[in-house]
Amino acid sequence: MTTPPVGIIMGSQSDWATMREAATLLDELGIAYETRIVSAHRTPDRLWEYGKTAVDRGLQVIIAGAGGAAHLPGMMASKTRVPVIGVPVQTKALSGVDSLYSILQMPKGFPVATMAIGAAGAANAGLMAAAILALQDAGVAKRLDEWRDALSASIPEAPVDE
Ligand code: RP5
Repeated sequence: MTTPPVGIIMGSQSDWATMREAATLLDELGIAYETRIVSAHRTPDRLWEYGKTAVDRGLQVIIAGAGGAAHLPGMMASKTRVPVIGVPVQTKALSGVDSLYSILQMPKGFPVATMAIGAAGAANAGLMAAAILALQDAGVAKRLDEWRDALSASIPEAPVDE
């Protein structure tokens, strides 16, 4: 089976409601992806195997979402040089600020490109993955430019009373 260019991984089934936003964007842009539950603490061996084989399998970008003590994106970045885009999933206890800081504050050496908390961050992760792929793929570049133009065109010039 051919490996798609993008891997969307998440710490739990409960993250999918958020991470689906990244998948939706990739669908809109015609970019293939795979989805996996890979938990840093519940399935550490799965995390290790996914990271160890990412380059050889041909993955070009990994989008990793997790909540709470969200070490999945950073651990994945330590295991592969495939660029990792981190999505902090919103939590009940601390509203996702815990997730954000866990993902954002990587010490020097193993960066994670960290998005905003929650659904907007997941959608932007899809767009960021597309922008990375667009550097080498003219088709993706064209579709991403069109997507961006359509968004700009949808914004009214002036506000209206609602
Ligand atoms: C993290 O713990 C996951 O990324 C998820 O955001 C959070 C809660 O997981 P569940 O208890 O809902 O499975 O590992």
